[in-house]
Amino acid sequence: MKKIVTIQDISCYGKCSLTVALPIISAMDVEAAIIPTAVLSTHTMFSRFTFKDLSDQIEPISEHWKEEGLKFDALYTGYLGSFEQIDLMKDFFSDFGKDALKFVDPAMGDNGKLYPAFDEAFAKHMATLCAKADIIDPNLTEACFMLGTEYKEDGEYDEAYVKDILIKLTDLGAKTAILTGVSLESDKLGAMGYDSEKKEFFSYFNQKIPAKYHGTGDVFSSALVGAIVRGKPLQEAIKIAADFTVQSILLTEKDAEKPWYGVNFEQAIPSLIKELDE
Ligand code: PXL
Repeated sequence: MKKIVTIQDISCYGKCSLTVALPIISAMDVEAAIIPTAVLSTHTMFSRFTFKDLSDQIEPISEHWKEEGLKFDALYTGYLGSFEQIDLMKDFFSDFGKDALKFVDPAMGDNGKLYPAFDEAFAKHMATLCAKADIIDPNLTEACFMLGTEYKEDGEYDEAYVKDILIKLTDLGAKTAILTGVSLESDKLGAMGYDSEKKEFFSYFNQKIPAKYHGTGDVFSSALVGAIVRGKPLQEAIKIAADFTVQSILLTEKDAEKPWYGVNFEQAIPSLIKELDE
């Protein structure tokens, strides 16, 4: 059985990070190991959330795993809470990354804004972790903050702007960059990627749903890493992850009074498994 270790916070209420990654990866017939980096009462879109940092557990867990000789097919990092955690992930990549896919979702913001806990210096530091990854999948907001590039709203940019960002992202050091939430036509939304070794661009677009839902980045990344580990070629894996994300959003529309809460990805899992097994 394939095995992914995912390292991100656990928000006890609110659908994101580990409460999303665990069920999705497991449903894809892949074992999910975790290192929780922090415990929050809710995700940070709620006000007055509690936050208990678990950074001091990362090294002891990793030391124990080294003694046990544990190996993973992929290392997948998501939301990280501090500069220190970013540096700990670099050590973790050195210790466990030799034969594993190193996947970084620099979860830090959306819609042109960073999440409340972050600033530009944090984004620049996240870029130093992206440098060590095989694949990164920022959205446009995260990419612009990491690169110090001007953020543009949908409709204000063209393909050349996206390609330029993708090249700059791989110039940071990651082999492949996938930019999520790209919209080049008013009724289409999807992902564009760049493989810096093959010097190849690729893209996949699906229908654009005119509402922004929270937590979709975690849904997309979890399904993407799962599909890659299950042996799907990258472009097929992107299609599977994007279709699953769209399905999750469509199934949330009936329930859409709180777009900042999360999406009903649970109800889209059957369609994910179906597409994965096709
Ligand atoms: O989905 C990203 C995410 C992960 N973890 C926490 C968050 C968010 C987004 O707001 O607040 C704690």
